[in-house]
Amino acid sequence: MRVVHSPLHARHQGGKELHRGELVPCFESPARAELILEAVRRAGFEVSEPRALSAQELLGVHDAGFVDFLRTAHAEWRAAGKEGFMIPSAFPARGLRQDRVPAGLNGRMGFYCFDPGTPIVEGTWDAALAAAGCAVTAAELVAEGAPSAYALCRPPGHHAGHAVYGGYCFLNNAALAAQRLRELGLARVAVLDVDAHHGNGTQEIFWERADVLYVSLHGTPETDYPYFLGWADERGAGAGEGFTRNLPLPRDARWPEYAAALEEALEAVGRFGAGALVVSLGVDTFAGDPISPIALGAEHFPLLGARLASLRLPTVIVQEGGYAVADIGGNVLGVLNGFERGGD
Ligand code: SP5
Ligand code: ZN
Repeated sequence: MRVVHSPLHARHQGGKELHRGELVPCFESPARAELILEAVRRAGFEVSEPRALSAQELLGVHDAGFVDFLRTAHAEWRAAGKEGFMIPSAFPARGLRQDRVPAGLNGRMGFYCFDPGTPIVEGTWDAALAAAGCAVTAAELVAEGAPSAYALCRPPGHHAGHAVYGGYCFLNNAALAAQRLRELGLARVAVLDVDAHHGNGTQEIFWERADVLYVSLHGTPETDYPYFLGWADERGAGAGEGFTRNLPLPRDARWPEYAAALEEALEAVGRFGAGALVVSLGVDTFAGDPISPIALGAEHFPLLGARLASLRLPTVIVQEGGYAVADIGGNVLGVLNGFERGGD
C-alpha cells in the first residue's frame, strides 16, 4: 500500500489546549506523525508526497468564509501585534446568533470553532492544507486503480465540519477524500470512522447526502468527547436519511464489544453497495491512550485491519487520532499489516 505524507505537518506545532483547567501542550503533536513515518518506512512501505491542492478545491466540503478564516487568521493575529497560539474564549451556543460572522478576530475565531483545545499557530494553515492534500492524493491513487492507499496526515480532520473546526481538526481530510472519490466517478462512497471519538464533522458534512454513507464506532457521548453528537438515533436527514449510522460504545469497551459493533458497521457498509471505502483511522482506541475512552490492546489492531480488508473495496485509510505516542507507530502498522494480509 502506498503511503502519502507531507513534512509540512511539522509546521503545526507549539500550541496548547485547555485540559482539566490548565493550558497544556497539545496531545496532538508532530512526534505522532514522525513515529508513524518511521514505523511504515522500517516496514518497507513506499512513501510519497501529496500532489498540490488549492484552497479552491476545499469548497466541495468547506465554506469559503471558513477556509479564508483558517488561511488568514494567524497573520491577522500577528498584524495586530499578538504572538503565539490562538484559542477562542466565546462560542455562539444556543440562544446566541449564528447568522452573523463577527468582524473582529476573537469573535470570528469563536464563531468558526467549537472547543478551546484546537490552537491555531503560525504554520497551522500550511500543515492543514498539506494534510488535506495527502488525503485527496490517496483518494486519487485509489481512483486510478491502486487497491488501497494510506494518508499519513496531521493535523487530523474528522471533527472539522463544513464551517467549524475543533478537536485538533481544521480541514476534514476524510470528507475531502470521499468527495474526491465521488468527483472521480465513484457513485457511492462509504466512510467508516474507527477513531475513538465521534466524527461530528464528517457526519455533519454528509448528513443530507445519500451518496456518502457515514458509519462511526466511538465512545458514548453520554460521557465522551465531542459530547454533543454521536448518539445511535442520529441517522441522517432529507435525502440522507438512513445514510448515517452511529454505534456508540460504553466507556472502556474492550475488543469483544468493539468487535461486535465493528461487524454491524461492516454489514452496514456492505449493504450500502459502496464502490470505495474511506477509513477514518484513529488508534486512540488503544487502552494506553491518555485521553480516549476505548480500551483495545495492540494485538487487536491487526484484527481490525483484516476486518476492514474483508470488505474487499478500494480503500483510502486516513490518519485521525492516537495519542499514546510511544505506541502509535506499532499500532498504525498493525492495522496496515492486518489490512494487507487481507480479510477473511
Ligand atoms: C482527532 C481526535 O482524536 N481528536 C480528539 C480531540 C479530543 N480533545 C478533547 C479531549 C477531552 C477528553 N477529556 C479527557 C479525559 C481524560 N480522562
Ligand atoms: Zn479521536
